[in-house]
Amino acid sequence: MSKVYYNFIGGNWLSSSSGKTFESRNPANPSDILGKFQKSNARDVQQAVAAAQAAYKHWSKVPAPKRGEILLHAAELLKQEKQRLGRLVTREMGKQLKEGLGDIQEAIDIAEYMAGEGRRLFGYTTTSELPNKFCMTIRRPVGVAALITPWNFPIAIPAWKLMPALICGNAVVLKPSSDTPLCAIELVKILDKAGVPKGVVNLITGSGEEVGDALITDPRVHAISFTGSKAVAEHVTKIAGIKKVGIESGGKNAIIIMDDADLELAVEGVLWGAFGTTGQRCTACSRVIVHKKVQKQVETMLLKELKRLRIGDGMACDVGPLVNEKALEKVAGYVKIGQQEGATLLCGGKPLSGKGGKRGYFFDMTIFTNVTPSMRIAREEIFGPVLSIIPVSTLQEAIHVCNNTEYGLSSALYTKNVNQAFRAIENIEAGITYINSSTIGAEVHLPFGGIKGTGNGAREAGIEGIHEFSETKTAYIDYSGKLQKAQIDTENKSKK
Ligand code: UN1
Repeated sequence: MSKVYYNFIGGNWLSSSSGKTFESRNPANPSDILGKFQKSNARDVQQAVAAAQAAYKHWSKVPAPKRGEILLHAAELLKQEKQRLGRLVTREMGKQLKEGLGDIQEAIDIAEYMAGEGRRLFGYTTTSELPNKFCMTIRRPVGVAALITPWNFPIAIPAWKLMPALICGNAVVLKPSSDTPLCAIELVKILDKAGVPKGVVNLITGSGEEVGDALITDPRVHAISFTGSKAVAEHVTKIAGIKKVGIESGGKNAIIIMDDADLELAVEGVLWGAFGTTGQRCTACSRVIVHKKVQKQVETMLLKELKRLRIGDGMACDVGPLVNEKALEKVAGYVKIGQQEGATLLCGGKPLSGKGGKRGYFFDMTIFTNVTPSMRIAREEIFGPVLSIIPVSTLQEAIHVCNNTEYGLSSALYTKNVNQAFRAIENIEAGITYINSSTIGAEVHLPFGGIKGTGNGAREAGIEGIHEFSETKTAYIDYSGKLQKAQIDTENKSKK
């Protein structure tokens, strides 16, 4: 009998009024069931939003440094629980254990960073056009925020959203992915234990259609932060209307390798970017845009180094399974598309499930070469272990090819030429560009997000994470003792 888990509303663990549950399973071994979770509905959402709204009144008045103390306590608890939670991440979504632990570390980092923000939350002061008048901005919470999170960073991404939302004084309703509800529940338990008051953090599990839509359209919810696919991001934006919406959707990230690059370094970066997290990062490298002069060499090196990576249960191997059967089918579908489009399959291309006793959703590491920029495998997000190699002759051409996608999240260039590096930073259409490093590995004190189809201008983490979860309030303090009219009194004076 698998354990039943509940929604967290107003500080209580409650079952859904639907009376229904769904299961979360280990993608490396789908017969391993992590538990049963509430299949919630719009009524549950209403209850959670009401709890958040009530708790907001008090929480928004708690001094931000005090809120920071609670986040710091949560960071300490996460440190104590890092091993257990890292293993849970691996068991629930499949990534290798080192990365599972990295997921927890990222949550610790953002909790500590945002705790510190409690003593900043800077606005600014400036001059006035009138005498005896003072002008400044301050940051105010938005109110109740809905956080809708994906499964690929099942603790880190909820933490990226929760920590800034909380330090700014918002109350939240978190709706985690139905592939990783237990990770989210464990994170919420830690926040509860750390001293977040009842009702400030609420968690509801269930589908996007029922829970997500009800949350987004609830008039008491004023901010939405969503990470997920572009198709769903568009839906979220459409139904959210004029609410404050932060979107982080897909990527089609490329690594450019120039002919002067340190090839060993570049190949290591490509393998880490393409097959780390089994290619299931928004920042994953899914294209290598390589100078023709070194193409063959890079391909040979990639094939050789690839052999070091073991596919299997993330507890013991380097490359884990895909998250579920649908993902496996999607990846297999793209491999077929690549073959039909005429790309050359260098390795992989097949699901491994059922082979060698593998029961999970495993797919072989796949590399296509001689891919042309117009092929679908070169433009569309696959979200799996499929890499496309595209040969080019110049940096200019490489950047042009790199930009030939609707997305713009991460990117990388390997070169020893500093002029080329700066040109790439300026001209690559992406929110993030790495020089001589892979496309993955963003740090929490820098803004994270992308341009074009990847987002709507919002950035997560870093100081911009604070902007996502707060409003700017402008304050004018007139200490002249008389009515001074902006634009008008200034005009008269200059005429005199
Ligand atoms: C994501 O892929 O959705 O930079 C987030 C990285 C991680 C975060 C990725 N720190 O790859």
